[in-house]
Amino acid sequence: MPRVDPSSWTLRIHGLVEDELEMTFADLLEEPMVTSHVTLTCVSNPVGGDLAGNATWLGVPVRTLLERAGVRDGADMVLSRSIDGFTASTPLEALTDARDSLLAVGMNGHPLPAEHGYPVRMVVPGLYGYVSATKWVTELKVTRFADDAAYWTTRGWSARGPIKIASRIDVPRSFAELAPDAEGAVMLGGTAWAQQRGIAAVEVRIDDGEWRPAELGAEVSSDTWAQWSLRWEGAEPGDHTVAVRATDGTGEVQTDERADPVPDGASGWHTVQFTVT
Ligand SMILES: Nc1nc2c(c(=O)[nH]1)N[C@H]1C(S)=C(S)[C@@H](COP(=O)(O)O)O[C@H]1N2
Ligand SMILES: [Mo]
Repeated sequence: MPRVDPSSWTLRIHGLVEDELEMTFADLLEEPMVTSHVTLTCVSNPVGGDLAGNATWLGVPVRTLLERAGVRDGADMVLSRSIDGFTASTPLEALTDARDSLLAVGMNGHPLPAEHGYPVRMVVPGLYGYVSATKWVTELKVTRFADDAAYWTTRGWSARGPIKIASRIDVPRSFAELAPDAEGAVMLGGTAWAQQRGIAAVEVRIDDGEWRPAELGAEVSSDTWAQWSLRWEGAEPGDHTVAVRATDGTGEVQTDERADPVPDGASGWHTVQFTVT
């Protein structure tokens, strides 16, 4: 894991810009900052996997610094680079539109932990980490997809990585045994995410039954996951399979078409087998 001394850290913004910028950590801390709540997701996450998590980020909008550098016509990508040799290709639009794309210095009320990119990392809502979340970032090169490729793109992964709709069953765990409550019900629950579009609905199917609407927890933002729950009344003793699917804020329903994580993220419905005792 890289260990970066903030007193010698600099960020260079160059490439297709009017004026190159070079900033120290002290310079960056002088900039106005915003706070955002974002669920980061790894493109390697399999259906039902746990490579997704939330944090509260504090940082400088990338937009502000790109505006100051003056992006030239023809640019469509920013290649961010880290001292560990990692690079990420982020569509320029994702760094200049209204979303909170940050050069983050804080995480959950503290400086970034070393393993999460101290002193500075990128956080871009809506894109998988491998094309956006550069830790220990030192360089932003404004460029074009036609001219540059990032670390994982040269190793078979897609150059662009918008996060696919995902939903996950967290309760019950696979092969769990659930005892119905006094009213004969069992609780099912989990998470669903579609950063930037938000989660409009989650549905649950038990065995070969109809899809039933789950209850959604309070929405923090369209960039964080939603928690869902379903109280299954009249749970019958025996073995069951539960499936989940989500609908995003644009009305798109999560596909049941299975895809592996390579090259641009897994898809398919998560199912769990369990027993009601
Ligand atoms: N410098 C650097 N940044 C990186 C990576 C890396 O290997 N090196 N991995 C990326 C990937 S693939 C993901 S999913 C996220 C993970 O962020 P986390 O470690 O904070 O969870 O960091 C991204 N940023
Ligand atoms: Mo990742």
